[in-house]
Amino acid sequence: MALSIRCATQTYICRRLTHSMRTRQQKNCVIANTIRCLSVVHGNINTLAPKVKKFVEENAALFQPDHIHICDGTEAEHTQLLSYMHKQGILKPLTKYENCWLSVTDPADVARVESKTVISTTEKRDSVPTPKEGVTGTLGRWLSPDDMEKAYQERLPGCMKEPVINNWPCNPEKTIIAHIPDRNEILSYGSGYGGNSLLGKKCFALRLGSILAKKEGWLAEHMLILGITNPKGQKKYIAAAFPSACGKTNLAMMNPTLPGYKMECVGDDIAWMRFDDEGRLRAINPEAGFFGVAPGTSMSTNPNAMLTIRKNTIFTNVAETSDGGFFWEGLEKETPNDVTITSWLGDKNWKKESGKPAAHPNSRFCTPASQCPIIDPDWESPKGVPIEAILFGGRRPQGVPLVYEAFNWQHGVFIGATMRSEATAAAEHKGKVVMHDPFAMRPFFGYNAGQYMAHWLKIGRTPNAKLPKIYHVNWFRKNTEGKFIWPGFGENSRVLDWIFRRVDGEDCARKTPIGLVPQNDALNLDGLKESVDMDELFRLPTDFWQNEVNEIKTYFDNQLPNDLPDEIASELNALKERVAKM
Ligand code: OXD
Ligand code: MN
Repeated sequence: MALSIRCATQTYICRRLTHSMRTRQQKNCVIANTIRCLSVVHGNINTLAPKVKKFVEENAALFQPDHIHICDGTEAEHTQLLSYMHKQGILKPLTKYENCWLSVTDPADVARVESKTVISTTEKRDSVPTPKEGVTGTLGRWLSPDDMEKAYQERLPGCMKEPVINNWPCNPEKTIIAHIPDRNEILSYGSGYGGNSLLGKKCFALRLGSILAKKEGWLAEHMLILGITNPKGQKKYIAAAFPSACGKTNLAMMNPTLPGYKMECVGDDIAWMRFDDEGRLRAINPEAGFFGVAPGTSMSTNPNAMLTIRKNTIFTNVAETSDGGFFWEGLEKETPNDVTITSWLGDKNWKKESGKPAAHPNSRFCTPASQCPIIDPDWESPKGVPIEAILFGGRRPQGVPLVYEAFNWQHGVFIGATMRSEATAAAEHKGKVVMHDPFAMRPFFGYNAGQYMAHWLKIGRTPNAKLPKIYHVNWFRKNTEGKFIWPGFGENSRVLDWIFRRVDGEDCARKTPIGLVPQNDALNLDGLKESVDMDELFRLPTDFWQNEVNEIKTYFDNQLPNDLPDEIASELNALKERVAKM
């Protein structure tokens, strides 16, 4: 195996410098010997910054790779790496498109493994809230420094010497995705899939990022960023948090059905936000590309994503067509009839009737954001784009209306803290249970979720801040027959139009016990093709909301009995009182 070092600005890897009880002298000697034997096949180790050089030397001594490759980030290197992986059988070209590749992983390595994702700090409470006695905490996992050291010792010495025995190197039994905030360090071992191994994404930009954000007074969030221009040519940006696989990428690249509107995408997954000197909350997308869920993506659901991925894209665990194309559930109408389909599991004559999906439900495309036809002109602006509304949302089949607005920032933080959604395929959860997912960050908190809520409340007290308005949206409410009530996708522009007008100060909302909803007729439904039962979409069933209040109370009592900020507890009481009067 080779040790590759990537020194790009958004990739952040470093490891603790001591790994054993050896004396410094012995250790230096081991390193010196190792370095003499190492073959650096690309780049010059002496040109690295001293800290990086030391990192490489120490870890090369520990991991014992065959070669060291120091990445330079050039196109030539990129091509060379692709061709190397092609020769190794890790990638194969999808010849129907330009520079597109397919990789099929070991079936045991297909999603983020939350059960093996840990934060290691001296004090447990810095990482995770203390649950009620007898209750298992679900807001992150902590590993003691001693256990962390053991985990290192069990896995790292000589780990790059092991032969790769299949086309997908992984070690599911020993997988660990560890974060050591005190050392700004990530250890990802045993998985090559998505968020487990694209370390700049969930590990750095969210988990370590949220810790840096708390220290420095900003926000690192699991949010898309979208620019909205209305028919008058006025532009506003919003950020929106949804749990994984709830349609963030679709919303981020939406084609609005409402005439005269234009949407532009800044990012589809992560937002880093801070106030500028004028008190405006400015957001940047710290990622270079999109790592989107493939199934369900099609020219009818997300044409802009489909146009983005036709070149320079790596697909994982999708199915392949006999004409060299990709296939997944949702592309049936767009796939020629005369092709055969090879499923992600290698069934060469896959048929729908097999009852098994052709593509893994968490199969993905990894594609450059710059190729998106509606990429925002300011998507790489270092000062970021000004955010005027923040949306929280999830998959709520029952009881939760299409949209409601928070009464104020504190109520908005409560709405974020009480987000719930049906589980998805992005992680290892099974079934369609409705899970609590505060701020859509449950798998990504870098520190105690109670302190995270307190940080959001503190952000709301920033002097001279022009605080964005906060909303909750739900595209997924179902009727008694189990059908979605709202058509979603491009029609969601109607909800964004209402939000836009609210942010502009229009008096088009009415008060309900849970928040402000559109006044009758305030949602622009002109030209909506199908008839929508608006009463059902906005109905607030008393028994549902009483139950919701009880569920939230039980959740907080179980998970955050000592860590919940008082303000959030008092928001829950206030909701309870309002619901009691419904
Ligand atoms: C993702 C996720 O991959 O949230 O973005 O799981
Ligand atoms: Mn995500």
